[in-house]
Amino acid sequence: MGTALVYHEDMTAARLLWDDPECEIECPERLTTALERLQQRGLEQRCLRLAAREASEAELGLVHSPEYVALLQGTQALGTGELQTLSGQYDAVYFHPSTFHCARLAAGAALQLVDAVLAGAVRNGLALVRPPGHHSQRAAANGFCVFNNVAIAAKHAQRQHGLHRVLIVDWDVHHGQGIQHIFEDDPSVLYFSWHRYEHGRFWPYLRESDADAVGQGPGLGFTVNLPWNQVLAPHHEAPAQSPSPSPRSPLPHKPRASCHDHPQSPGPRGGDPAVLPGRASTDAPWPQVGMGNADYVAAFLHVLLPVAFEFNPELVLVSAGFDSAIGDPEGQMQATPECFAHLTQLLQVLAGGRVCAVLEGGYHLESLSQSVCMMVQALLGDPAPPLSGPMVPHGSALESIQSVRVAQAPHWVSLQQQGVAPVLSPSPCSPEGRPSPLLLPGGPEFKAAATQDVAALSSLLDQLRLNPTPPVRTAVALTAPDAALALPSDVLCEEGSAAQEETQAWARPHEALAQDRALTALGKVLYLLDRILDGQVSSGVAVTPASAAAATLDVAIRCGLSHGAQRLLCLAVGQLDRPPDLTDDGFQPDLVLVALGPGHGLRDPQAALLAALLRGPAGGRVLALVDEESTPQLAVVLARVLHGEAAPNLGPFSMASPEDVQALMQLRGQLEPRWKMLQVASEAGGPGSG
Ligand code: X5A
Ligand code: ZN
Repeated sequence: MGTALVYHEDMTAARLLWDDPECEIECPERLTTALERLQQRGLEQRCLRLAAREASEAELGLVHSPEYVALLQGTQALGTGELQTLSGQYDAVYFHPSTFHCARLAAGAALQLVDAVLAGAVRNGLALVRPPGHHSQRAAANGFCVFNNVAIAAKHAQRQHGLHRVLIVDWDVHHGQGIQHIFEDDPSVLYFSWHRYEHGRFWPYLRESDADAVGQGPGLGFTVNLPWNQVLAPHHEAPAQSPSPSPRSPLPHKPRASCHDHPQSPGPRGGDPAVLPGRASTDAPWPQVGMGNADYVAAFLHVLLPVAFEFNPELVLVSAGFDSAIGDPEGQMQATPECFAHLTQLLQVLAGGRVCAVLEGGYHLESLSQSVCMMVQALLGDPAPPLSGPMVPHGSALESIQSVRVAQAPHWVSLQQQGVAPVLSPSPCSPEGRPSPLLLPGGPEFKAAATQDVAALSSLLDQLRLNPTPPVRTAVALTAPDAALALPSDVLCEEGSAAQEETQAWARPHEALAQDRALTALGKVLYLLDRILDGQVSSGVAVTPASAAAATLDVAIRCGLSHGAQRLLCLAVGQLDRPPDLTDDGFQPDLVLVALGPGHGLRDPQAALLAALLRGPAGGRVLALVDEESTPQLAVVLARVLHGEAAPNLGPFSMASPEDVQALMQLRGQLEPRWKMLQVASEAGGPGSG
């Protein structure tokens, strides 16, 4: 099942006819540039193209008053002066004679997308539209928005398709107060929005955008607001002279996270200078500002996903504004375009992968276009390029995350369960992103461009444009022959095996690998591993005999590290001895090994979720080892998910046992000082962090 791209050229017709610095950024080129990039990358051609239709009056009436729709209809005949006068009655809005037509197409495009997904014609899709919608209200245009495209689509999904639970994820940098108001007392629509807030000093300056606005009446807990408060540097000093380019400089100059106050602290690699990255000499010498990749991913992991799994949506609508990306004049944020591939990938673990994205804001044409490409790539099932840069959330982001979790905890058990591990004293931070031969796109320019520096930004975006992710065809090699029948046709069924001498050499130290059967399986594992590290295939699945599971994993780890992986994330479930030389290393790995050993006890949907989540950290390079006593279906399920298909829905939320919660809390407590992405509270001491 594919990905729909809904568009209509007519939506480029509306444009600003007079001088208005606030509104001029919402221009037709937003759509044309994004579409051009999609075509240049061959992404548009891989989608099911749908021409947008106009929403009917009745459909607009799902959200808007008849009088408001009639007023808009009347604007088609107005002259420029009259349009300007009418526009002045709203906040940050301009009308054009074609606005009514465009806005009906924008709403219609969202409806068509929902229809295509819910009819099963496609798995997911994106509607490229303007005007945007999330600020518009029942009887008012606002913030460039005329009709509330996503709100209309949500109501339509309920009325026409009988859905009971719709999740709206609004990652635009502005608060979609229009959507919030429409659904604030409605428990059937969960609205999540993060937004630049600055304690109320950022547009639209509303008290109800704060974290303590959680919905009303039966809708209590179904509005989730995550305000970003510290977006601009407290004091914006002029940049000092360029720091000297020192490849041995162990840690960045950015005074953002407390761990940077301890440049001597060894990283998780034990401070070995050979594995610490050389910092790019172009690193910003002034305080880094704006939320970035780490903040966005942390928000998803610690706020959105726990709540969303508990809500168990049947459909995910995304208010996909890209003014939250680097370079955008409105947002001033730092998240790079690849981040949106990761966010999209994370959303696809919900609702059986039924994700409908509708464009909202996004005003830096190149950043917008790249981010749109990344999202479409992820919707198509391609692996996401690894995120670079330090995965350390800002202190202010952690404060925000903490305050939403506190505000929402009364309404969501999953937030109560996770609790807040005690925050320990300052400690070494997770490894810097570093260039790796395996990672593309990557390299020092990437981190350099994580500043608002214009030259660095355009170099980052050029790099993405000129060196897109190599077309590694996602392929899965499978060693269980009988399961092959159930695989998608473009999944590779690998018959190959590593050379016998090589296999024997790796097996020698392990008694468990002496048997022929174990040796044969190992040969296939080693072959798959090499193909993954060579970039010939993206991921692989192999079945291992129960008695050899632990030894095979041990060899796979050693072999992976000796054949080019610098960092390896290993996830072992079931009865598997932990190899002795394995440290807790692993963020930003370039290979993921997941071993489901004897007695792993995972059901297919759980294993699928695990595999889907593990596609993120290493650019999709995952090798899964599955115990032979698992259901034959399990290997197929893993292969499908690693190939880019959606993980099956987990089903209704069930609480973890108290023992499991206890064990998790304890582990988090141990790991949190070292792995900053686990933090859910600011070290400075937010509410409840003591
Ligand atoms: C959809 C969107 C922003 C309006 C900003 C007004 N609207 N200053 O991004
Ligand atoms: Zn916006």
